[in-house]
Amino acid sequence: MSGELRVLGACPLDCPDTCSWVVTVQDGRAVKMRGNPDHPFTRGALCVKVNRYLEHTAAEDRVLYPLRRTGRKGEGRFERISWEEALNEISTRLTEIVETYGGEAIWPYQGTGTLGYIQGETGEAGRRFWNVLGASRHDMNICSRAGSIGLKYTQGTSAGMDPEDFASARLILLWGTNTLTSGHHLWKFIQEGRAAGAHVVAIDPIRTRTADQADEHLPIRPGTDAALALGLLHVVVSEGAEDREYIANHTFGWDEFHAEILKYPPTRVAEITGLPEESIVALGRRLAHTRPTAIRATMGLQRNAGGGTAMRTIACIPGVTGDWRYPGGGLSYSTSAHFPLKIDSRDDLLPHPVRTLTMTRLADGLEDTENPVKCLWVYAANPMGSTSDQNRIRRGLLREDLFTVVMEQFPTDTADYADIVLPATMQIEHADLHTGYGHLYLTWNEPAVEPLGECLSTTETFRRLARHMGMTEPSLYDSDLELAEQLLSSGHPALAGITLDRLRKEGWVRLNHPRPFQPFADGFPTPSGKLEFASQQAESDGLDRVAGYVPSRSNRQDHDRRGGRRGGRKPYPLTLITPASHNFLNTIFGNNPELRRRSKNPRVLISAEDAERRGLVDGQPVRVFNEHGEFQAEAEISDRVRPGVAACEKGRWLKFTQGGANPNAVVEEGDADMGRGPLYHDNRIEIAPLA
Ligand SMILES: Nc1nc2c(c(=O)[nH]1)N[C@H]1C(S)=C(S)[C@@H](COP(=O)(O)OP(=O)(O)OC[C@H]3O[C@@H](n4cnc5c(=O)[nH]c(N)nc54)[C@H](O)[C@@H]3O)O[C@H]1N2
Ligand SMILES: Nc1nc2c(c(=O)[nH]1)N[C@H]1C(S)=C(S)[C@@H](COP(=O)(O)OP(=O)(O)OC[C@H]3O[C@@H](n4cnc5c(=O)[nH]c(N)nc54)[C@H](O)[C@@H]3O)O[C@H]1N2
Ligand code: SF4
Ligand SMILES: [Mo]
Repeated sequence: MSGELRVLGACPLDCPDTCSWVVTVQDGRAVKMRGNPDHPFTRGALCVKVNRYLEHTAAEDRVLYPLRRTGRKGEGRFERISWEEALNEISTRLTEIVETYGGEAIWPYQGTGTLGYIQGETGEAGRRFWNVLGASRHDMNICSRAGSIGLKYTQGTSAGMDPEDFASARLILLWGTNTLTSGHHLWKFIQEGRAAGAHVVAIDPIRTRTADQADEHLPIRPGTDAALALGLLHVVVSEGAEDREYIANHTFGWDEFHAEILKYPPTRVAEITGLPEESIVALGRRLAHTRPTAIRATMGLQRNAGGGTAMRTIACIPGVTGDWRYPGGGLSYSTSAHFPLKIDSRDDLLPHPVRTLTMTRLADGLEDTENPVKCLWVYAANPMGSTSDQNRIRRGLLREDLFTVVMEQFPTDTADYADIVLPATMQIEHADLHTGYGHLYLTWNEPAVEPLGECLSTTETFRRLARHMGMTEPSLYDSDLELAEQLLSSGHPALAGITLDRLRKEGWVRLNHPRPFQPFADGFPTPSGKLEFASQQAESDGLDRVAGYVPSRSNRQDHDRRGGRRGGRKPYPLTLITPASHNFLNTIFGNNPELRRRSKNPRVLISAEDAERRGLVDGQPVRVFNEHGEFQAEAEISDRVRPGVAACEKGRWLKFTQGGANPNAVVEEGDADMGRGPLYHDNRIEIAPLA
């Protein structure tokens, strides 16, 4: 066919798999997108969401031109303006704000819409520009921070196993992770292990589609995972199956941790976790006698007030069993930290030291009157839909004195509050470099087509704005390809031989790690060089010295409740979990007609026992509420959730949802035990019929 081109790209979404894709371009138009069959991890498949990416790119509601607000904040009424007008207005307002309040009055609120290192997430896009202005720093802790910190205490890094090595495991624990929904390509490797005899256990308060497919499901009470880890180790130790040689030579703090384990006999753990004692003992025995055991524990596990500690303690398991010795043994959370890219955000450009604002504390930040935020600059984020304490965020965004700029592809609930909306390119329209958090491949995304309308990439938007504001710092004008070269220039052996040319030609390249990959064969990057059951660092950070169990907020409230009312107020009775939805990616695709149709109305899962107590019938419209707010859903009476637990998926757009709210209306803006991580799965609520 004449004029047909095949362009290699990468899925930019916040998903562990970072699929490699092939876009077919005819006469300058993208006509087909398929998973790249040559990619060893993703092997040609995308997912139900991204199968619609081309359709999404061409969607009618795409933002194609700069917009200026004409209606009231939140109404979503805008007029089209030129880029020149937009840049004029923005530079005037930014200059005024910096002169009157200082650069720190600007909050560059960057989200996870793309994980690209050039256009998004951890990349340079914007950071150098904000440094020149002296804007506040933005701590992007919304997703995985608590768990990463917990892992660092034990292993020295959040990186662990190569997920491909799950094929060699003989016991696989899927712990607080919904593989078939939130990163399904790992499943093939799990199935390979299974074909060779591996037993697969899902540990999840919800019987998810992943739990359905596992050999065994432990419906644990939310936020009690560290207690389960200690209970399983209690059984391992009782069986005399701890790996004494490994413990002696490769771990630190065993005596103290051993004493902690002994406090958690299965009977006590059954009480804490709500699991039958027999199940705990049976799994403990399996763990004691099955090598290698691979643990996949992801972000779902750490979205509660004990979540960092849970990861820290679960990571102790392979230290006791010695699993890190064996290919296919150990733990996998995120592979991000295996990618040694060189990030140079040029902090030397800052005119003065600046404060850091915390992504999980947007509502607080917008309420601060002492050091007020005067400009909120939102890019690749949709906080109205994705962030805790929706009602307070809305109040913040309604502030008349707040200048809000939103760089977006779509008219999101957040964009409705913008003073200026800037049209953003989508992945087939810009270049980017990607790592992955569920595998070890670097992937290059070559632009396949010209941007629609007047959309600009993030980097190009900041280059134009810098020029418009007369900034002279040369590094603000580095091209996307120059930025990519810089990222690849760390000189780390894992990148040896991986050049931009090669990436552009081949699409993806595996890091130079052996296969199988035993990341801690030469020791752990902790202060002692060993796996640390006890951590000096944790102690000096004000945490327990020894890994243990910290109950989630919901569990603490349960304990408080048993002991009487808390501050005279009865806590709300049910714990709400708000996990990943199958058809949306956070709030991305929340406006896609077909995916919305498939997702039907929002549903809140509730056990028959809890439904009966409230007189609820299946399918009944209900309100889910607590002191922070409420959202509406249909009750789904289901044995997928245990009594005491309710669940409703994240990701709905408020404007398409009955009642104009999603589960984040009842999520408190509180902190996990580490890194101020969010509490998405740790909120008490009540459910009642909708009047
Ligand atoms: N389809 C789809 N895929 C996605 C996303 C999406 O929105 N949709 N989001 C992406 C993003 S941003 C991320 S961070 C990842 C997240 O992916 P996951 O880590 O899988 O995160 P969640 O879906 O939040 O939670 C996973 C499971 O943990 C369970 N869980 C909740 N609390 C607890 C607990 O206390 N203990 C235990 N044992 N389990 C618990 C939940 O019931 C849920 O089934 O997925 C990514 N992939
Ligand atoms: N209740 C509940 N809430 C949650 C979670 C939960 O488990 N429960 N999970 C949390 C997690 S894990 C995460 S990571 C956060 C995510 O929260 P956010 O970071 O706010 O991500 P999204 O809601 O996906 O919004 C991303 C936006 O970026 C836009 N976008 C995509 N690509 C680009 C680009 O290249 N340029 C620009 N300018 N824009 C782009 C998309 O159109 C989309 O509107 O949500 C959190 N929210
Ligand atoms: S969302 Fe995940 S599974 Fe789907 S295409 Fe992107 S990387 Fe692949
Ligand atoms: Mo995330």
